[in-house]
Amino acid sequence: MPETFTIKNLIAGKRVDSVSGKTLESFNPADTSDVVGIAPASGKIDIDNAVKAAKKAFQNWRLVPPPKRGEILFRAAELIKKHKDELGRLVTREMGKILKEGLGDVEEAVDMAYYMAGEGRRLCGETVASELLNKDCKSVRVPVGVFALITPWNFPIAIPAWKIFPALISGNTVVFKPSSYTPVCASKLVDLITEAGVPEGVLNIVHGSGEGAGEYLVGHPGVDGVSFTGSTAVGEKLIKMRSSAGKEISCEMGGKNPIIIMDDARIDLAVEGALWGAFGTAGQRCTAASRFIVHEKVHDEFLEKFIARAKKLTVGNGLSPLTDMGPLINETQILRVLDYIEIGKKEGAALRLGGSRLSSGAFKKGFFVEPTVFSEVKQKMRIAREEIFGPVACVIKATELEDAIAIANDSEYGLSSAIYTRDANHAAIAERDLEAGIVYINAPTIGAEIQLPFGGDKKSGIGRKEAGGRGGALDMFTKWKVIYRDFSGVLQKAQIDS
Ligand code: UN1
Repeated sequence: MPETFTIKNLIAGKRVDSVSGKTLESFNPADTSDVVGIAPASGKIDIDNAVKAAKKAFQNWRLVPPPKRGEILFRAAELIKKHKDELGRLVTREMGKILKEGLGDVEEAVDMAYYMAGEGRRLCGETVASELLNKDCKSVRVPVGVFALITPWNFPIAIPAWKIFPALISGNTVVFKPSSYTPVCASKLVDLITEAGVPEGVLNIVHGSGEGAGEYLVGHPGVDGVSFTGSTAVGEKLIKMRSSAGKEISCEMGGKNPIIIMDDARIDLAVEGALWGAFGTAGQRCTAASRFIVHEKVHDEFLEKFIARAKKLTVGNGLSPLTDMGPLINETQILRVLDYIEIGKKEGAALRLGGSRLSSGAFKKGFFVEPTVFSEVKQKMRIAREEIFGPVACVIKATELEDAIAIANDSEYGLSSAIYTRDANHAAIAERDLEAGIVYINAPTIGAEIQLPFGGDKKSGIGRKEAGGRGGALDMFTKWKVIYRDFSGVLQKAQIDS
């Protein structure tokens, strides 16, 4: 058996157990007899300590010149890159996604670290002319303060990195509460960022459950900003908590992402995209494609080819190079997915592939489910409306582009979307009319790049977006401050003196 890692919290630069001494365990979802980690199950006092440390460290960190903070991030990027293979394997072992994707998860963190390191020299505001003589006006970005970062298990390295690096470059200090299903990945990431030279107390990690630690952290009066990624149900609860305290929160939540396949599409390309979008990460991405809205003229051809290819996917332990799709994260997710499959059948959708749990032989100790395809799905069905977060593809027939776009937009969610077409006008109309934070043309709904903002509309996202570019995470992690400097030596009155 591979090593079981016993990990600790990191508070004020010290590695500590939870005050209560309680722990929680993380398991390999492909084989639950493999205990990956034993982590502190933190409670209120641990969170109080971490917030206190972050508050104290903020006083110095906010004054460190951003290019200097950038140098630390650059070193973090180099360190993560150096350990990419080991971390990628750990992602697969603790979360289940196949190794290629585990390595991709780590690469996203490397990319984000380099990108945000550069932002240290680009934290610019505006200088604007004053209406008065001998006076100048400028706006500058300033840090928010102590940020609570709450992250899910599906991207156990990438999503923490999306939040930690922009938070740090902006001059915030951090209390990070990762998913209790992937504490070791989070801990290893924090170790490397610490090794890169982040001062004590600037980056604190507190392990524990959502109910036991996460919620208390979000409601903590010492926390100035919160960034959460996870389910819409939890997000909505946190939004209520924050708004009753009159404070802001940014949440990345669920999706029910559509791919439109037009009659002029390259069908083989669309099939490849559909496979990757639906079954990559076993459908456990908020960007996963779950609705395939197919023009009636190519519906049967697409469906037949899609099922034929999906049938050939090898399900298994993600560490094997032969595996195309790994396990789900836990028993709760398996039950949720199986429940939706039953709902789909009862609603009258046609189960065309899969639909069952795999539990014999090599699958016995893991959380495996077959790649599943439903056809004859109608947009009013629950399987077409609710997020399943598993490898379940719903194929819906459409008559023309307007119809397809209307079906795509008939959703509470609006994170990612896609269209396969060779008609430039169809692509342009979809680009304009799809109600989603992200639109892909001739590519599936997953695979956002870090140099652009990431986030959704409707129930998919609240507050600021993540990642790079204009409107990205720097807007989440900084506030604008405006400075008027009068060097006339006399009292000048704006709007009155001329
Ligand atoms: C998520 O699904 O929670 O675009 C994040 C993507 C990845 C990130 C997904 N870069 O699919």
